[in-house]
Formats: sequence, C-alpha cells, structure tokens
Amino acid sequence: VDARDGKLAMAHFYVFIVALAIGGLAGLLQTLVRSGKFELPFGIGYYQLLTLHGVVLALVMTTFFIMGFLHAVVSKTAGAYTNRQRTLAWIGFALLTIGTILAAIMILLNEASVLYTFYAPLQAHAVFYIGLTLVIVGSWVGSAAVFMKYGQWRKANPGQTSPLLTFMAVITLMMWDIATIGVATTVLFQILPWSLGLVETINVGLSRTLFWYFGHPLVYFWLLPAYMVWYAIIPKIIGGKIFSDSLARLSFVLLLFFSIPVGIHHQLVEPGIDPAWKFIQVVLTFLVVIPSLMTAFSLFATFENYGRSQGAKGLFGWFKKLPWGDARFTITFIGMLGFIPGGAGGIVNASHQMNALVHNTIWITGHFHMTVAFAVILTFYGVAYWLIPHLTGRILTKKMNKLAMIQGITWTIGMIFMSSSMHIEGLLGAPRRSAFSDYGGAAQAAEWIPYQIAQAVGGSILFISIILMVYVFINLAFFAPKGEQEFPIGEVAKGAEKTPLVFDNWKLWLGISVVLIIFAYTLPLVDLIQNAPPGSKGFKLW
Ligand code: HAS
Repeated sequence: VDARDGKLAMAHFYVFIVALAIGGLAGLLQTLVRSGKFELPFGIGYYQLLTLHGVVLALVMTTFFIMGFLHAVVSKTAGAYTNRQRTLAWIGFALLTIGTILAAIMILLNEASVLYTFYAPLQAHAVFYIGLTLVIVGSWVGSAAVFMKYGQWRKANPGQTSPLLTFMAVITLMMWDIATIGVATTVLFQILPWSLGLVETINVGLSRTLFWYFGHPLVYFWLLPAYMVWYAIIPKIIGGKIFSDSLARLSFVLLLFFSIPVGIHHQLVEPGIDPAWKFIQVVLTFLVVIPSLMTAFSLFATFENYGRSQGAKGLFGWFKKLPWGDARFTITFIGMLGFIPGGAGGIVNASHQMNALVHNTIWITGHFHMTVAFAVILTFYGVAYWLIPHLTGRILTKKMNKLAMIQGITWTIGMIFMSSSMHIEGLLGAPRRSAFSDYGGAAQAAEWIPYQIAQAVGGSILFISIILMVYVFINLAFFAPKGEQEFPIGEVAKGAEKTPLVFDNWKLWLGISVVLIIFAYTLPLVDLIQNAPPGSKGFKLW
C-alpha cells in the first residue's frame, strides 16, 4: 500500500483499537450487571452503559475498521490515491471522528441513552443525532474517494475486468450509501425536528421502518469486508487459489440486490405494516441467504482444492493440510466456522412463526454476537495481524503470532460461553435489553440466572482477549521489528472461467437494486404515512 494511503488507513485503525478497548470494557460491565452480582458505580445507568457498548462497538469500531480496510485494499489493488482522492478520504475520516466525539459526549452525559438502534420513541439530545449524521456524511465522503479511484482505474484500463477486491469494496460502499439514505431521512426530517422541540410528536412506525431500511444492510456492511477476506485473501494465506472470481462477484451483486429490501423482517411483530409486505420481505430475506450459501460452497472448494493439491486423500483429508500454525488463517477460519450457527440463527429469526418466539428475547443478542462479534470481528483481528505491520513497515514475529493465536482462541471461548448461553436463555423467554431482575421471585426468571452468570464468565474471558489484542496491536504498530509483511491477495484458480465484463455494469446492478427497493418499500411507507397516528400534522411525519 502506498505509504500516504497507509497513514490514512492507520488513522482509522487507531480509532478502531480505542473503540474496542472502551466498548469492550462496557461489555464486561454489561455482563457483570446482568449476572446480578454487581452494581454500576458513580450513578451510571444501565441503558447509558448499554448504549455506550452498542454505539462504540457496533457503529464506531466497525465503521472505522471497515473504512480503513477498504482504503488500504483499494489503494493496493487499484493503485495509490491521487491527492484529491486522499484529501477526500481524510475529510471523511475527520467527519467520522468529530461525529463520533459528539455522540460519545452525549452518551457520557446521559443525554442519549437510546441504544445503538436509536429509533423513536426513545429520544436523545439533538447533538447526538448531529454527531451520527456527521458519521454518515463522513462515510459518504470516504466512499466518494473509493468510487473516484475505481472510475479512474476503469478509464485507464478499458475493456478489462476490475480488480476483485476493488470491485468488492465498491459494492460494499454502494450498498452502504443507498442504505444510509433511510436513516439520514428519518434523522433529518423526523427525529431532529422532534428532538429540537420544533414538533411535538413523531410518526414512530415510519421512523422505525426508515431505520430498518438501513439497519439490515448495516449488518451486511459489517459482513462484506469479512467476505472480501474469505474470498480473496485467505486463499493466498493458505497457499491456494480463489475458486472462482465470477462466483465471488455474483455473490456480492446478489448481496447488493437483496440486503436492502428486507428490513421489515426486523418488524414482523410491529403494527402498521400489512402482513402481505411482511411476507414479501421474508421471502426476499430467504433470497439474501443464497449468496452466503454460495460463499460457504466456494470456501469449502478453495480449501479442498488446496488440500488435494498437497496430496490430501479421503473426504476430509484436506482439513489436515491447512496452515493451522498461522494466526492469520486460524483465527479467520474459526470466524467462518462461527458463521454457520450464526447464519442458521438468522434463518430462524427470519422465519415468521419462529420470529414470534425469539423476537425481543436475548436469543437475538446471541445471534448478533455470533455473527458480527464472532465471525466478522475474528476476521478483522485476522486482518489486523498482517495489515497493521504491512502498513507500519514491520513484521508479525513468531512470538506475536503465538500471542495472536491465544487472543483468537480466548475470544472464541468467551464468545461461545456468552453467545450460546444467550441463545438458550432466549428460548427460555428472557428479554433482551433489561437490567438484572428476579421479576418478583418468578420461577421462570430463576431459570435464567445460571445463563446470565455464564455470560459474565464469557464477558470476562472476552475482556482478557481484548487486552491481548490491544497489546499485540501496539506491538505491531510501534515496536515489532522492521521488515516487509506481505499483503496477501489471492490469484484465481487456473481452471476457473473468465470473468464476464458484465460485472462492471453498474447501471444494471443499481437499476435492479432500485427496482427491488421501490417494490418492497413504496406501499409500506405510503401506508405508514396515510395511517399516521391521530393528531399527526403536516406531511404526517410527526
Ligand atoms: Fe441477523 C437480527 C436474520 C445475518 C446481525 N441480525 C439481527 C440483529 C443484528 C444482526 C445486529 O429475519 C439485531 C438487530 C437489533 O438490535 O434488533 N440475519 C438474518 C439472516 C441472516 C442474518 C436471515 N445478522 C446476519 C449477519 C449479521 C447479523 C451476517 C452481522 C454481521 N437477523 C435476522 C432477523 C433479525 C436479525 C430476522 C430480526 C430478529 C428480531 O426479531 O428482532 C443471513 O444473512 C444469514 C445467512 C448465513 C448463512 C451462513 C453461511 C455460512 C458461511 C460460513 C462457511 C464456513 C466455512 C468453514 C466454509 C446461511 C458462509 C467451515 C469449515 C468446516 C470444517 C465446517
């Protein structure tokens, strides 16, 4: 990566590691409070802490890591940024950082205890929303740099297929930009005027629907960078080849199509949305599962092909040939493995009848710890172990590789403890987002307590893992021996078909995406506006 772009990416990663440390501490306190054995000091509120934990980890840490990673990947595969592109990316970074600081101050002042989903009817101080708006605008400006680089590459290489990783970065950011229009709309036109006291009421159903229009693709904004690693970087690390460039691109295009028109699967029990639209969006949700199944197929094929090329025999002989001593691989592989139960849980959530059982229970919290906090974050750790030294001109030594391995394994143990007990407790009916209570000595609530203690055990192990991560990060950024750490980029397998040029046809992909969104959202939004609560004024936004 060009040294100047490397600095840009590193700036993002410094915020990432600080966010991990703060959010992780809040997570530890969270599990301790829920175990019933600990009370929060200094008058800190339960929801204040939960908001801090969710916003800092789910929104801030992920966004900074992803933007830093995408800038590095694009600079590496499509060429160094021009001065203009780099300036834009820095402006994006500055906006992200200022927005984060504003939002964090409001949370710390207990003026924004509205959870990471921050939709109405919970209301925060206007500065919190202004901060989040800056975060979104910052990500738009950052993505403009990526789009410009891609355009420049296309112009310089007419008739050629774009580099796979740059293509994937463009899809990820396009999806993100389209999705954030929803949350920006509700924040600017509904929530901010309401929070500033300019209007007295708010159309809650509409606000939540606009939020979830963004909220679901948000989870794929987290996932897609991990998929970039699984498809295009892991094959190189293991010494193998990418199974198929076209299949990888197709799965990204399908994720662009189907990740947005499915937000209503988060609202299956909410009033105001016709069941027919809930049904349609559930069907679309099952379509968004397909690219993930394609990904699983492609990964198995990559691993098996590599193993067989090394002489592996039998059905699973290839498994033994994988480079288990390499933390970059092993940690990421465990993340992939975790995505199997994580994804299966998602399919349960999306199944309308089963959703009624798990919705708003702590099962959902278990689901997203298994997907984002386990599969995705382990992959990000795996990336940090080669990308940080690559960017700082250092190397991952054997000793640090060992520590990285311990870090990944402690994360795995902690997350298994925490997430599986959340899943079981959820099936026993325990609500999510509630402080400890014995519910007046109810027998049902007594059944939940052992699982809450298991979560505190998991949370403590996770915190140890975070301390290790911070230690290795600091070592790789400032103290590891100087040297050249490889930026691994996989090559496509020899037998794979040539990638058709149609993949760079954005009019087609964006056109289909827009049609799907219009189809899935127009009537539900019209209904929500027309059937606004009595007393709603003006455009029925409030
Ligand atoms: Fe989800 C709620 C449905 C994926 C995150 N989800 C959430 C929330 C979050 C979240 C944060 O339909 C809570 C939001 C809140 O606070 O209220 N989710 C799905 C579905 C999928 C899915 C169908 N979710 C994710 C991902 C997330 C994430 C990814 C973060 C990164 N989710 C839901 C629904 C709700 C929900 C409902 C609302 C519930 C409610 O009522 O509130 C699918 O995309 C999953 C597809 C995945 C697969 C797995 C493929 C496996 C692969 C690994 C291969 C492994 C290999 C290694 C090759 C089908 C690719 C193996 C080697 C061996 C040796 C075995």
